[in-house]
Amino acid sequence: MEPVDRRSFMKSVAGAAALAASDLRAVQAQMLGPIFLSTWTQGKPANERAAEVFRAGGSLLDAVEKGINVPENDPNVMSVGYGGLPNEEGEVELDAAIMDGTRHRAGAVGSLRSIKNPISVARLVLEKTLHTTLAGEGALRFALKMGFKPEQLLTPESLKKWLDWKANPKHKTFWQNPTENHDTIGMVATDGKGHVVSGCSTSGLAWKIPGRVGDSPLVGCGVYADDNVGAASATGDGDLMTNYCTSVSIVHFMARGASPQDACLELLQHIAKTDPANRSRDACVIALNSRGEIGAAAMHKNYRLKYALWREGESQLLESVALY
Ligand code: SD4
Repeated sequence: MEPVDRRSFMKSVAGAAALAASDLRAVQAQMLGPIFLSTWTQGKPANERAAEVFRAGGSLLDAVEKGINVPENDPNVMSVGYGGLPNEEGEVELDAAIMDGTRHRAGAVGSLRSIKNPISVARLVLEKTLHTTLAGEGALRFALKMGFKPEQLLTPESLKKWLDWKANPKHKTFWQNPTENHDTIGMVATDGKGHVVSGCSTSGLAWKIPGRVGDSPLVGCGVYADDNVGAASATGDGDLMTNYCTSVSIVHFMARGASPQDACLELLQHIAKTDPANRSRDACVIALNSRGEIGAAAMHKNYRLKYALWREGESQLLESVALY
């Protein structure tokens, strides 16, 4: 038999009137292959590592966890893990969550100090406990019990940034004026066979008030995954987005029939409609469905999302649309 490429095969399959819709979906799923979709430039090496882990036989959860470990370990990514910018007292506090769309279960940690891989701690909350979220001191004690080694998460660069911020008499704080230093890694993935996972890891908003937990480790906000529909993740101003349960809302819009792209836009439109002042606030979202369609959108063009896509062996960095 002559080899056929995926697209022409899909076309001929789609054209076969005799094929029942359910059979077609099963064939499509088999042909899809894994997809990794992540936020920001740090998403590209993260996707590549995730794809490598998956291709070597790891599960989709392994892939997302190990992929997210890449920016967590990178001191130059100043919004995630080691080297992430600290809270207003100069302490790094990390948030992360991972959700399995098959079991409909997540593991999460909030305000975790001294451990540079919070996504791996979150994964163990999922696998080893009946809880979903551990925070603060308890999350640290759990991590130590699981064998993680405590370490200084400030780097000379992040310490200098914090000292500069402190020394500026006009510095902004979260008591009144939001500051602007943030990013994050959110990753959504499918194995191409209908299984989806969502993961997120961040040092949160720079100079945040100690103990502040953002959207990233909250199920339904920073992550959501349901094999029946798809997965979503978010990056931006978590204090805004938590109030809109961004990721679960997007997945629910997809469940009603919206494409991932339309679902991302619908969520941002809803946030903007509730309060027009939200149009200038930072909110970016990504999503995919189990058919392998993807979506990515930003609220406004001054904080436009760069997102990374790994599909069919190709790793790309793309720019999302912006609503305003
Ligand atoms: C937070 N949403 O802690 C995170 C930060 C972030 O792009 O994603 N920034 O609010």
